[in-house]
Amino acid sequence: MTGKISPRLIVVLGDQLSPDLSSLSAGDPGRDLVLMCEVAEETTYVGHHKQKLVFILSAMRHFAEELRQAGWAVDYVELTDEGNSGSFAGEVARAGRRHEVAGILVTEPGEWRVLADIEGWEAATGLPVEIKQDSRFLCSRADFAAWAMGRKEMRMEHFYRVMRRRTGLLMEGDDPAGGKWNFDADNRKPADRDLFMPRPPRFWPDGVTRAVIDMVADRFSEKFGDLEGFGWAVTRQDAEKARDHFIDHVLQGFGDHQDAMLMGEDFLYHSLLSPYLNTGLLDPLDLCRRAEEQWRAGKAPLNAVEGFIRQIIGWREYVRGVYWLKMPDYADANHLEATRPLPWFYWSGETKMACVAEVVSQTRRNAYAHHIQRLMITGNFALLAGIEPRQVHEWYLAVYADAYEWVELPNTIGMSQFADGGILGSKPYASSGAYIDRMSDYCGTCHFDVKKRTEDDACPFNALYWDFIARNEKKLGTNRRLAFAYTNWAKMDVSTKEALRARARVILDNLG
Ligand code: FAD
Ligand code: DLZ
Ligand code: SF4
Repeated sequence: MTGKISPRLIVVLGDQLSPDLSSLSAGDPGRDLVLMCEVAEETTYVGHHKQKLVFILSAMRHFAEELRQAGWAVDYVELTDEGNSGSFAGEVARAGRRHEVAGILVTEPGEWRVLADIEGWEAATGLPVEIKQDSRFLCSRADFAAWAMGRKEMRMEHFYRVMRRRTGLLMEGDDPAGGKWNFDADNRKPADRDLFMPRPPRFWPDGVTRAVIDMVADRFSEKFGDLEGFGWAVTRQDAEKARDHFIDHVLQGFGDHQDAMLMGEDFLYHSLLSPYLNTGLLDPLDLCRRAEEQWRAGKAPLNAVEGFIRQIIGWREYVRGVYWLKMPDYADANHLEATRPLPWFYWSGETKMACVAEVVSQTRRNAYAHHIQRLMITGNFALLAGIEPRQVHEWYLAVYADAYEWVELPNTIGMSQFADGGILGSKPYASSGAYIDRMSDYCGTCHFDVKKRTEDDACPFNALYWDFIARNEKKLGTNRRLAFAYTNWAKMDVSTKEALRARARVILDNLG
C-alpha cells in the first residue's frame, strides 16, 4: 500500500537565507514544508538598531518569496500575526499542530542560545528533530576543534594558512601567491580625501520593505538608530549588485586604506558586505573567488585582494571557531575585571570626543561602522575606561546590521576587550590618541588636544591609556607585545605618572 509521505517541517532562521542551505538541500520541495517566523524573542533579546530589524525581517520576507518561486511551500509567520507565540519553540510547536508533519529539519543556528532552544524542540513537539551542519562556513565546528586541539595557543595567522591551502585561494602550488601569506605591511596608510572616493550603492525600499519600516517605526520607536535613508539590499539580487560594485570599483583600494578614518566618510574602501554574508544572501567562498579573479586578471593589487580574503576565510571563520569552542563560558569572560557601566554617550553620541561622537553618530545613521572604528575608537575607549565586557558586547550586538553573537562576541570579548585573557589574540588593542591622530583626521576638529596628556583639555585617550597600562600591570606586564609600553611607563618620573593617573580619575569619574 502506498500513501502520501508526511512532510517534514524545514525551519529556516533569519540568518539562513541561502537557497543551498543544508536543511533545504536535504529536503524535497515536492514533499516538505518550510517554516519561517518573525518572533518577539529574536527581535528583543537585545535592543537591535531599527535598521537591523528592518534589514533582517524584510530580507526574510523576500527570501520566503524566493523559496515560493523555487517551488517550496512556505508557512511564514509575521511578527504582528494573531496568535504569534513570540518564540521559535512556540512557533515550531504551533506549526506542528497546523500541519501534519513527520519531523523537523533545521540547519545549526549561529548562536549558542538558539542551539540550546532547538535542542528542546523534540521534547516540546514530540517530533524528531534533525540538525544539519551549516555548510556555508568553510570550516566546520568539528574541524576547528580538531585544529585547535593540543595547541598551546590559537592564532588566526596559523589557521588562515590552513584555510588558504584548503580552499586553494591565492595559492601557487603549495606556496602563497606573491611569496608571502600576508601583505598587511602595505596596508596601513591613512586616507587622503579623494574626490573619486567610491560611494556604496543604496537600494530604495520596495513595498515589502516599506511595510516593515512602518511596523518597526511603530513597534520599536524607542530603539536606537535612524530609519530614514534605509538603503540596505534585502534581496539576493541586490546584494549581488552590492558585491559587484565592491569587486569592480572598491576592492582595489581596500588594502591601502583598511585602517583609515575620515570625518564624514562613513565607508571609505570597505565592502559593507557583512550583513549579506552573515544572513546568507552572499556566499563567502564565491565572494573570495571573485576577488581572487580580479587579482589574476590584473585588475586589483595582491595586497588588497589578500587582505580582503584574509578577513573572510581567516578572521571570519576563526572567530566562529573560537565562539563554538569556548561557549557558553566565553560570554562571561572578564580577564581584566572591568566593572564600569557603559557610558550613556554610546547611545546618545553626546560627548566632546570628536572620534567617539563621529563613530556613534555614523552607527546611528547607518547601523554600520568599519572595523577600525569599532576596534580603535569605541572598543579602545571601553577597554581603556574599564567598561564591563558584557555591556560592551550587548552594545555591539545591538547596533550593527551585521551583528550575530557568533561573530560579534569573539570580536568584542576577545579581540577588542581582551576579556578572554588572550585566547583569540595575543594583545589588547589599546592605544592613546596618537594612533587615532595618525590614522584619521578626527583630532583636528576635536574639543580636546591630542598632543596634551594631563591638562583639562588633554585628549582623554592619552591619560586613560597610561592608566590602563598601570592598573593592569599584574596581568599584562609580562605580555611581550606590550613590552615597549611597560618600559616607557617604568621610565616615567613619579610626578608624571601621578598626573596622568589623576587626569584619568577625573575622566572616569565624569563618564556619565
Ligand atoms: P570589510 O572591511 O569590507 O571586510 C570584508 C569582510 O571580512 C567583512 O564583510 C566580514 O565578513 C569579514 N571580516 C572582516 N573583519 C572581520 C572580523 N574581525 N571578524 C569577522 N569577520 C570579519 N563583524 C560582523 O560581521 N558582525 C559583528 O557583529 C561584528 N562585530 C564586531 C565587533 C567589534 C568590537 C569588532 C572590533 C569587530 C566586529 N566585527 C563584526 C568585525 C568587522 O568589524 C566587520 O566584519 C566589518 O566591519 C564589516 O564591514 P565590511 O563588510 O565593510 O567589512
Ligand atoms: C536577528 C533576528 C531578528 C531580529 N529577528 C528574527 C526573527 O524574527 N526570526 C528569525 O528567524 N530570526 C531573526 N533574527 C535572526 C536570529 O536571531 C538568528 O537566526 C539567530 O540568532 C541564530 O543566529
Ligand atoms: Fe579622539 Fe582624542 Fe583625537 Fe579628540 S583628540 S578626536 S578624543 S583621539
